[in-house]
Amino acid sequence: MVKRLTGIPKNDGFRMPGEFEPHEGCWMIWPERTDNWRLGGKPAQKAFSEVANTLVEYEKVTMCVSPNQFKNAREMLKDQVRVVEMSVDDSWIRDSGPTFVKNNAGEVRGVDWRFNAWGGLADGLYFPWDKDDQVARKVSEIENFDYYSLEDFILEGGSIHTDGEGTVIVTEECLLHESRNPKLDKEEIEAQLKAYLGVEKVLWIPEGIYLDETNGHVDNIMHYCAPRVIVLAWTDDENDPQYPRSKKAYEYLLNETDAKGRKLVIHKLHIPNEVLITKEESESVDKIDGTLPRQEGDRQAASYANFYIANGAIILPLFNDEKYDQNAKDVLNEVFPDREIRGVYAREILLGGGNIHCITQQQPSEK
Ligand code: KQY
Repeated sequence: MVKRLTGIPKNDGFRMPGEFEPHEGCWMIWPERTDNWRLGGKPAQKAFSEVANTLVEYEKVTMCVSPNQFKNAREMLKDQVRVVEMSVDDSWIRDSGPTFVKNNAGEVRGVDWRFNAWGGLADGLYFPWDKDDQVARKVSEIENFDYYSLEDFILEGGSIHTDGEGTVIVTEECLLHESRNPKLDKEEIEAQLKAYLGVEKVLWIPEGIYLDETNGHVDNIMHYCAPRVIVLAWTDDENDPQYPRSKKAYEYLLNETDAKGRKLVIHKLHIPNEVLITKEESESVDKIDGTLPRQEGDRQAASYANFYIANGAIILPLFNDEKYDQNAKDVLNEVFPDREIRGVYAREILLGGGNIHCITQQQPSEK
């Protein structure tokens, strides 16, 4: 029987592993809401299929799909991808799914944070979000994992990056945003992170990527690649609004140490040239009250740091950028010499407000 636990993961000897540690597999959710995904979700479904079909060459993939789309998804996905039916509000399992924690014996449990669609009634991106708030429990039930359930602490998986060795990195922009946990101060938020992720030290980057609709999720501006090793979204253009954000993050991280007292090694990962929504793209999204509108000319929060680390591969978002796609591949080839760099053209995912890391959730191996 799956148990809803009332204890604290850290006290029970559980910690969140680094994404670069071995996985049992990966979870995804099929996109279909027409007020977020253009043309009834068809281009996004193709992009999500490419991510899943690439990823399944390296590890198990489970795609959660609504009953309406089950047959279509089953048709578009390779046979090796497991397809399970699940009702959801949208397809960002990094944020709505469980954070998995593990103990030294290899036992895995879920952490079920509260989810409010990136800001609830104050600043949320759609309404309602009650089905998304149940995703973590549903995944834990399917996997037969006991799970810790927080009554009133809002957190998204895309707003945390851990090294699996006692450090978590977050942004102040997101975790201190008034739409998340306004009754808690910084110290109290740190205490929750330490307790539920099994970490000792929280590093606070000031801001994330310019115009990121998640209020600056850390997973769009940086990625932990190994203990001590980070890639950071960067721009050399001092006139770009991203420049001061990345510079502050770089200087902060350069002067910090992790939980074990080690200096960090930071690789700069240049962002692509501006990605703007076209007229056609804007017009092909359903306009619904309560959902963030997609306007022609809006700049998208495009970043190569939003990749997924799979067993043996990196699944990297590409934007058909003549200069910076190749640069991102080169940097990641150097940082991950033992993993294949597999690029997927990700504009359609970006147009929905996130990228490959945001639509995937790794499940650690039980070894
Ligand atoms: O980037 C993410 N982690 C989620 C983005 C959500 C966008 C909803 N439109």
